[in-house]
Amino acid sequence: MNRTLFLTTFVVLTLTLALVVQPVAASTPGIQILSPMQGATVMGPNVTFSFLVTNFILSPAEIGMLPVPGHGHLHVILDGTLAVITADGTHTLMGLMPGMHTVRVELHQNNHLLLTPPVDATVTFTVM
Ligand SMILES: [Cu+2]
Repeated sequence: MNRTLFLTTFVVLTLTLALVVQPVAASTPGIQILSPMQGATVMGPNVTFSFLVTNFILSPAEIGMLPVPGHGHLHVILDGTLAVITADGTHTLMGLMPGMHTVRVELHQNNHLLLTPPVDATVTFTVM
């Protein structure tokens, strides 16, 4: 293969990949825990969590209803146990004991099923 043909093929493949991959990435739901930060030590017993949800609509009115693509709510899991179901970007967990805790937050469909594939975030922090 001569050099020009090789380069042309490379450029065409790269552009094709960019066009195919980008729309998927742009519409994929995501969640981050903004606070507390991983490894943080926070004052208890009440701890406020802040979530950043992207490409997904948190819909309190639709909790328990039929699934709508791109709509749903959060399940907040404290130390392995479901603590709260919410459609807010912040939530305060009350009465946390001193020590290390883990919170996982998951995106759920209106009917409480996980997204496919699952979308979640986890933070480990210490309450003093
Ligand atoms: Cu649910």
